[in-house]
Amino acid sequence: MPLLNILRYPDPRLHKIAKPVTVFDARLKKLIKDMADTMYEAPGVGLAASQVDVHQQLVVIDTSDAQDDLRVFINPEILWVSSETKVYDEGCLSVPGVYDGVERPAQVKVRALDADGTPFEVSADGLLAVCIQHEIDHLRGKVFVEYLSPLKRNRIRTRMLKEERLLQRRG
Ligand code: GNR
Ligand code: NI
Repeated sequence: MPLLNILRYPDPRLHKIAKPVTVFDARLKKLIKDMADTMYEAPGVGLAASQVDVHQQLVVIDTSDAQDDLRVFINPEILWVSSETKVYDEGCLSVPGVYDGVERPAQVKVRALDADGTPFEVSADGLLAVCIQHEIDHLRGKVFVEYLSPLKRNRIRTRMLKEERLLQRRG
């Protein structure tokens, strides 16, 4: 299976707004499979289509230890968030090596479509709640470092650009 290329911050394409999925066909299933393979290989617990330069509202998530519980969220909408919040040390496949605390609602209720276009709702807490919110942010063009202070974000940007130049030189 061809692994998809993951865009790295501060690539401006990470800030594009994803459009709703309207066609549920074999091509969509193939994209879901390729995204899941890419997420497991990375490895990561989630991947938004925006991160692989596909600007459609599609997310894959697997927060299980055994990597055997793939969840697909298409056109996801947050229906409810708890007033209780939690700080979680987040990371992102588009910002490798960077982990920092982000405060978000501790529980969420989400409505989405599955790979066949069938609607479902899920209530989540813990890592799944964090991950759902992190991935929906990606679809809206937002990367978790945007919750950090401008100072931290600028340091991350500089470090990432430096790494990018190194990677470019090595081919
Ligand atoms: O693999 C990932 N781990 C993670 C850890 C804490 C909070 C969020 C995440 S999502 C991330 C994968 C990713 O970048 N998804 O967009
Ligand atoms: Ni991410």
